[in-house]
Amino acid sequence: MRSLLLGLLIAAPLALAGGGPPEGGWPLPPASSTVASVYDGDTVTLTTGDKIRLRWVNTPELKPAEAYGIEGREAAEAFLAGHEITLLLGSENPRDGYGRIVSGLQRPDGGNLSIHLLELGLAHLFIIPPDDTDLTPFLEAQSKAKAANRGIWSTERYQGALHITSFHANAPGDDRENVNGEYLRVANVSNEPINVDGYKIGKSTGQTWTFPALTVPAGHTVKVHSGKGEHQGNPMEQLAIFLGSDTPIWNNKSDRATIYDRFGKVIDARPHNVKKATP
Ligand SMILES: [Ca+2]
Ligand SMILES: [Ca+2]
Repeated sequence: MRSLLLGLLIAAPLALAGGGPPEGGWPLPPASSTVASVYDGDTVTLTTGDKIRLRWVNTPELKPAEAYGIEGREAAEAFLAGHEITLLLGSENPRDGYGRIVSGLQRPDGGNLSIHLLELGLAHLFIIPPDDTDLTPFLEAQSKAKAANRGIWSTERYQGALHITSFHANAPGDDRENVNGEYLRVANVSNEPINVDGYKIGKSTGQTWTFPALTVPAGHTVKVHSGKGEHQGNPMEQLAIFLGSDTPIWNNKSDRATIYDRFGKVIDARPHNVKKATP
């Protein structure tokens, strides 16, 4: 991992709203920092040890390596280096499930790293609800990058309207007792809402499951769980689909998830492999 001295000075405009702190206290963003490293396009570490998960976007992973992951990291480094950075926090819980602070990063000149990465085609819109931000400039930036086939939009996995951003084929613990611990996160990478009614998801054996009627707004994600549950279609919360299986669906060693639209056309596919094949 490369690291970089950034000389970050963090202005924290946040006034945490009332109500008691959660166990362990409110995770306050740091007031300032002088050193930070950029892990990848959407993950920055401050000198305090606080990790920032960049708000509004998702960038390609470095591990396992995805196309344009390195370019995303380099663009973030170049954008942040030598600038004072203001955190752009949401109004509610600023931490994600991994304990990272979810925040936009803004330069004194007003430059917003998320929009910058969208413009370069090195990120796609990725909304963690609730988020009442006016998404117009973000959608415009993404739209221009797509029209120009820039970065990720030139690659096969971003040609469809939906993109599998993560694939958790191995549920925590015994998958048979935690069927819903198996899930995929699927992002709407188009600029329009999509009703996934009649879309299907399939595994490497060819077996498929059909999605219910549920609208995924542009930039939102839906978690697709293997087991039973009530579909969650309110975009103010994390969207969720339950495939309704009594038993685990995804093979923990090797499988492949493929999403089809209602006409049977492949929208995206993503493998799950525990070990890379030895050459
Ligand atoms: Ca499994
Ligand atoms: Ca397991």
